Amino acid sequence: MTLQEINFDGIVGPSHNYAGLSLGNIASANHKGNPSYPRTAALQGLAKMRGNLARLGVQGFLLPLPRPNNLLSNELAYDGTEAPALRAAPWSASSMWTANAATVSPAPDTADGKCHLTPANLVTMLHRAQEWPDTKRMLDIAFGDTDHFTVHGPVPPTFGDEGAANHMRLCEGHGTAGVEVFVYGRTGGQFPARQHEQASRLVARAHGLDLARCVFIEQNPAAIAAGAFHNDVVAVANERVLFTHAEAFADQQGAYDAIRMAFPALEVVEVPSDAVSLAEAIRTYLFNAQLVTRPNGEMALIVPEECRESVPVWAWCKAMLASNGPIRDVTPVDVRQSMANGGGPACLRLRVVCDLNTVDRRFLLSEAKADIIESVIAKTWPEQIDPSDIGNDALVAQVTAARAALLTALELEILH
Ligand code: SUG
Repeated sequence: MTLQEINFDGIVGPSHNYAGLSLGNIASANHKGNPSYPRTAALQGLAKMRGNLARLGVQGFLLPLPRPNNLLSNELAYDGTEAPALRAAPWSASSMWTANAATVSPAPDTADGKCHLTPANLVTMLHRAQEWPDTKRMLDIAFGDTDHFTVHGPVPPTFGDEGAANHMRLCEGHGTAGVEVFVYGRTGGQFPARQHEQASRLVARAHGLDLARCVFIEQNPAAIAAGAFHNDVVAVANERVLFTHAEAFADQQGAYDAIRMAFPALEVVEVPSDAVSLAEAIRTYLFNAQLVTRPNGEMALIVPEECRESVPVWAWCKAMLASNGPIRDVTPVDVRQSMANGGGPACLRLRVVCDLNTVDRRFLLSEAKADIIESVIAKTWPEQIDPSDIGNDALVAQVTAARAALLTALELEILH
């Protein structure tokens, strides 16, 4: 068994649109009603995948879920007269943000030595709460090798769970036992706190984690109020490194102390507020970066292009590189279509540490497969969707056929 980290990116679905559905997600609110460009969006995501395949030697993907979701339309008694937000919910392509697909505990962390996955119930937002049954169906196939994986059901809907976006793992190397950090929010602020503490604790128990190697910490309410609806908007971890904004946690020093108690080798790379304000961090998504270990052992940060365009963020990145810290490279990627709905490079991927040979190969990318996916997207994905198109029959036919073409090309018709 050779355990390694594999990033499973969500392919951006053909119904990608800007309906402003996520309260507390500033980018989503700011772009509400704009035309969207699903083809460009999906190609931007694919280019990111290709870059990481070249950089890391391995890349996985997950498929867009069926949209519009007729099941949800029926539940909402869809009759064409409902409020725009209700009309748009069954159309959301939000499953592209696979950091919210599930929480993953790799085999070295669990009591039975299997990799455990719990699909996130995403109950706080209607358009996201519809994802988990289809997500689970896909995870059951991709990680169907039950000698090595257990895919659980979601936690009960009383407790909101947003998956890996509120979960970090610290370890000496991906294949060794780690300390899992669960970050939850408390309700009561202006915006919803989507991750409930009990959901995090339930996932940890279900996965058979050693509670001495789990840390539960609270998100800074001020960060949620400023638009950090998920913790991965203000912090990301990889191996020994925690890369975080100074205002990410309710008790910043207490959070470092608690993590260090469980994981003494912790290295914190903290960005102070006077270098990059919380607002600028959230606007540019500096922390919604992929912090990855390259095959040569060096760490690289894959950030959104928006970071390069920000004077304070780029200055901080340059200073960080000059300081000879653990992060040796910063690479910007263009995922602007996703960013406009509040999803950066890290939102678009689910990290799974496992042996490559235990994954269903249909979910693994190669250059040849990327060519196939690209040609289906270029031929079938709508070029543009205007908000007034949502619900129209021609668009239903186009997005349904586009997804079907992709499933056929990838021999995954089983997901129809
Ligand atoms: O849940 N946006 C997503 C963005 C998810 C980002 N993921 C992570 N941070 N891991 C959300 O708010 C916007 C959809 C719309 O407005 O149509 C949306 O769902």
